[in-house]
Amino acid sequence: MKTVLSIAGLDPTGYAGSVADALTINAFGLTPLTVITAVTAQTLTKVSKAEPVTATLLKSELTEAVKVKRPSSVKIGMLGTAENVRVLRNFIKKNKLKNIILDPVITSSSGKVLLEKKGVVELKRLLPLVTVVTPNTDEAALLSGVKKNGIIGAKKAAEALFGMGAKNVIITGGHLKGAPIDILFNGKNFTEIKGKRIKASKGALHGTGCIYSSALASNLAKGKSIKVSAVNAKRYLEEVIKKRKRLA
Ligand code: PXL
Repeated sequence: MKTVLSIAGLDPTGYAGSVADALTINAFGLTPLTVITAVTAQTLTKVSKAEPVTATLLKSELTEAVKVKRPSSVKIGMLGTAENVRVLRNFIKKNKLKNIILDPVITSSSGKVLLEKKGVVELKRLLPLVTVVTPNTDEAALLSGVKKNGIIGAKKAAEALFGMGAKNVIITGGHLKGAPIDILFNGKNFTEIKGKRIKASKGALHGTGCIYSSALASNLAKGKSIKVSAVNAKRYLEEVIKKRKRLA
């Protein structure tokens, strides 16, 4: 069975972070490896504490995890510190890991810092190693420096992030007004992936970026194209949100 490596923080609710990643990877019939970058304390709507692991621990976790099985894809979420981003970049290079999906987690929806400020520049330096970066419109604006302006702004930000080294960019459209349209840019063409707006509470939407990027990584691990993976990930996420609504 193929393996997907999740590198993410632990959210004990399981709605976001490494637990959500593992559940998603498992739902696609693949085996998760979960390297933990931080431990958080939170409810579905508020992160009260987020403590990153040390860079030396992260390096050991990565080293041992890939001895178990070489991953077919890698999903990167919360990293916490600039030093952790540097360790990860060196590790990916040294081990020639492929199919790298970066969900650039910087702050939680409730405003908690999940990557220290000086880590943002390191995250930008990670882009040349990345197969697909999956920012929402806020993260895309922050990383690219292109002002948020609906779909037009998202397309400009996608071009800028491609220029910064990411081989493919998917700006997720959940934060857009109106229909949630994801914008995929491969350096040549834009593809708009339309979705349905599912009315849901803030809590039910917690961790949707984590689930989306894990679903994308799972599809890429199975050998699907980026476009097909992006469509499958969006459909999977819609089903998860519907299921959560029924539970709430
Ligand atoms: O959804 C972003 C995110 C990612 N990873 C962890 C989180 C959160 C948001 O709270 O806690 C561990």
